[in-house]
Amino acid sequence: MRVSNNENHEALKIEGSNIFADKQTFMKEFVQTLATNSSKALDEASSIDFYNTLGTMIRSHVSKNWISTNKQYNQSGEKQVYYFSMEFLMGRLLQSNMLNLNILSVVNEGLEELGINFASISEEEHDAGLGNGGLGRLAACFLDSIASLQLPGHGCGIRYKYGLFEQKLIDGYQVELPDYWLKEDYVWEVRRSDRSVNVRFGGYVETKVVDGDILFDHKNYETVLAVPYDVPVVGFENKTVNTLRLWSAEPSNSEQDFHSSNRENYYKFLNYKRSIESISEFLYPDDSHFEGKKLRLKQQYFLVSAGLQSILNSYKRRSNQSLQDLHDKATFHINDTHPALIVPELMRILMDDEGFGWDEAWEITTKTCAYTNHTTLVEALEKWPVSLFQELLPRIYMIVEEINERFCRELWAKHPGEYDRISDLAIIAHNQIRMAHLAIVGSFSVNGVAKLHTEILKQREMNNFYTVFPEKFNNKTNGITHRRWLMNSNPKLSSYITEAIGQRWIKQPRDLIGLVKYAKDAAFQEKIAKVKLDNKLILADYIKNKTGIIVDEHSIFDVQVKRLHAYKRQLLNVFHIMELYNLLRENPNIDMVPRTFIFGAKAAPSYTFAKKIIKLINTVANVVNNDPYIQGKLKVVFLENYSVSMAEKIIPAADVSEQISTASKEASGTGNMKFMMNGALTIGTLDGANVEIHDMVGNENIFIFGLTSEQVLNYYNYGGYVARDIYNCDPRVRTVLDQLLDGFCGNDKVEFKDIYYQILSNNDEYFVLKDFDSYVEAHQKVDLNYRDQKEWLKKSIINIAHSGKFSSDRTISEYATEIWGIRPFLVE
Ligand code: T68
Repeated sequence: MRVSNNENHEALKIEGSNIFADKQTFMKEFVQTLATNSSKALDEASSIDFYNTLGTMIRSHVSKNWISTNKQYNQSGEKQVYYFSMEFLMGRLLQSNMLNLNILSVVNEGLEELGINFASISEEEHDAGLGNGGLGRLAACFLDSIASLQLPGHGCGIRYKYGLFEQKLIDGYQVELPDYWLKEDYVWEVRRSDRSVNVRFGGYVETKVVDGDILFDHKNYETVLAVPYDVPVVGFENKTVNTLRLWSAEPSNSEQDFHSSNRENYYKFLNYKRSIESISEFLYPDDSHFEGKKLRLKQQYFLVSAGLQSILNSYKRRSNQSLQDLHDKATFHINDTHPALIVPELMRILMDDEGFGWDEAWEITTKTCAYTNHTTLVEALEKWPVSLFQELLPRIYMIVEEINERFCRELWAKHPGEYDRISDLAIIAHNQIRMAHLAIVGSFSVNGVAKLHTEILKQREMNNFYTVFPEKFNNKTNGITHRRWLMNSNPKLSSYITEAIGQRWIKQPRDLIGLVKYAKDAAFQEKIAKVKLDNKLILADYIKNKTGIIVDEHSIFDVQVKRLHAYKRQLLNVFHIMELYNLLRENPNIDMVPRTFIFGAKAAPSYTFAKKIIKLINTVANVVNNDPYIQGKLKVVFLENYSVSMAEKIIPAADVSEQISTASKEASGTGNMKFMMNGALTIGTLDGANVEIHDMVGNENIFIFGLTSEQVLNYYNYGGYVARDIYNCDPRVRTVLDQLLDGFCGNDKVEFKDIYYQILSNNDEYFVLKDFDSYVEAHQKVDLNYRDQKEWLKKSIINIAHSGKFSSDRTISEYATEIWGIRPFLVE
């Protein structure tokens, strides 16, 4: 079933100014731009030509406000935030820019009259997949909220030539292909070679004393040219256009410097060029896992050094103020420890280039940097070997060493003789540099990303730091932009909401609470039911096109889409599916609402265990989907190459949202919020932001199961869990596990033995078996509840109504006032 796009966007039509006076103006400009850009007439052009035309038009309209935003920030001397992140998972920008510019309906009408389908143009845009998952997508949502709240804040990242790999499934196995997203010109970026800076690697440092001052002379280094590409970040219904600046690495020497007449030198040049360009070549595909690769450290320093230099250059260009007051003018936000080298790099610039003494430089630095922690997983902690670090960044190493010395000396003064405490807190220990320690010591603020996560940081993982710096620690529960994740991805739902409660929720998402009144309203429920069904039909169509699998739109769409990771427990979900299948094989007439389980997940290429789980899901899918005996009561779909744009199609169609991580492991989760906002009910553990979702909607509107984080952490600390006991006592569990070995799935018998042994021989690190029973029970409740559609719809509406808290506008307002100290700035 297809819904006319125009009908959809009509719903989002909002009063206000417009860059196209009317449909005719738009159409005229469109045809002209198409001709200028591609030298084609309308009937010769392809979808990609249309996409480029529209993109170019929008960017050129945006550029006026972009220029004035920058100008006015500079002239006013307003404080600005720079969000440093190794990842910005932007997805597509065409539709979200159009929404923010309030031109969706005029453009749609115009295109329709020209006989062009907007949806198919939109599909031409390649996702900007410059991130792995939650952390990168959070950065993208934040940029949207910063601009929409008219806050002066910018993103600073890397322009990877290859984004997160493209996932293909071959015989149920994940295969990775390069994501060459820049194959076509990227319409949203502008190369700014005039703002290029040099970044230095390697070499050695000579220390000299001149007139009593110690000078550090960095010699024999290699220079990399950092070239920025700027992407405009358009605010919603305002004139703010902030900047996402992405850095690309280029050789600073030309071929001439290698005397190109000499053949050998020519090859030397090519090698040199390739090694430099490798710095911004690809995104590391590991999420929540540290891999101590030299190239990754190079990327981190490249981002930080280029970003800081360019910010400080422009700061100096525009004001005669001293860098002494930098913290009044800027905050550098460190998104996880990946850009933590901001701390020593800022120290270096302040001391070596600007002539500040240590104490002054340290005061400026620690008043200017703020850090967010996104995980407590030990395997994600960044620890660089001293030797690698020192060789690559000799001057930066000296500074880190000095920061560590001084910090340890202070600790010693406060806690004389407490060697253990001091070595626990030290930045350098056991020949490793601990980036989280560097970030905490060098920042004025340290925040977690959900209440529970921040408590775990304070009381457990970072308790030693919390004791030293209690004032630095604070919570900022994550959020998602409701503009992309509700208005754009679910326009029908948005318009029904507006019909019911007016349009104030768009600017004040907390107003969604007004929907509580409609939770039991039969007419409103009917609309919500209709939107969900429509969305399910669209998704069913998509699934059929992509996989050939036919799913029943009246079945429960039960969705788990997120990175594949043992702690996220896709395995628990699969075990439940296997158990359901076993029941149906025993009795195909059991009374159950048909279910469609939908998965989307990428595994890090080197994460063998995660890849096995993908194979298992696909193996189970193959058996279940092709067994006529179970009468289509169960379907399992794995959608390959999960991405932001795919999420936008899946989430609006979900009935059930699987948020089933082992309690204490998921710092926040943000998918949970997207589903809730689209009316799905959560089945989840009391982990991350699920806890706050539960607090908001109340016990009867969410399906909570499993161990609490307290219980999990106690098992980790004191033992007492024996997975094999459950295997021995629970026949359902035993059957499912044995099926992994006995080729139930028609697979060869060793295929899944690693999963079997991880659970039984490694004592089930993530408590899959321990939580199995209560998970099954929660699913039975889901099944029962779904039968009563009135009750279900009521719960669904209650969820939407309480989702306003999880708009990233709320999160960003908190960052702005409680951490960054910035306020809205009205661009004229
Ligand atoms: C996620 N972290 C958290 N890390 O897991 C999630 N890691 O709970 C939270 O909601 C989200 O951050 C936003 O706060 C990540 O996504 C990574 O992607 C990552 C990437 C590289 C290295 C380590």
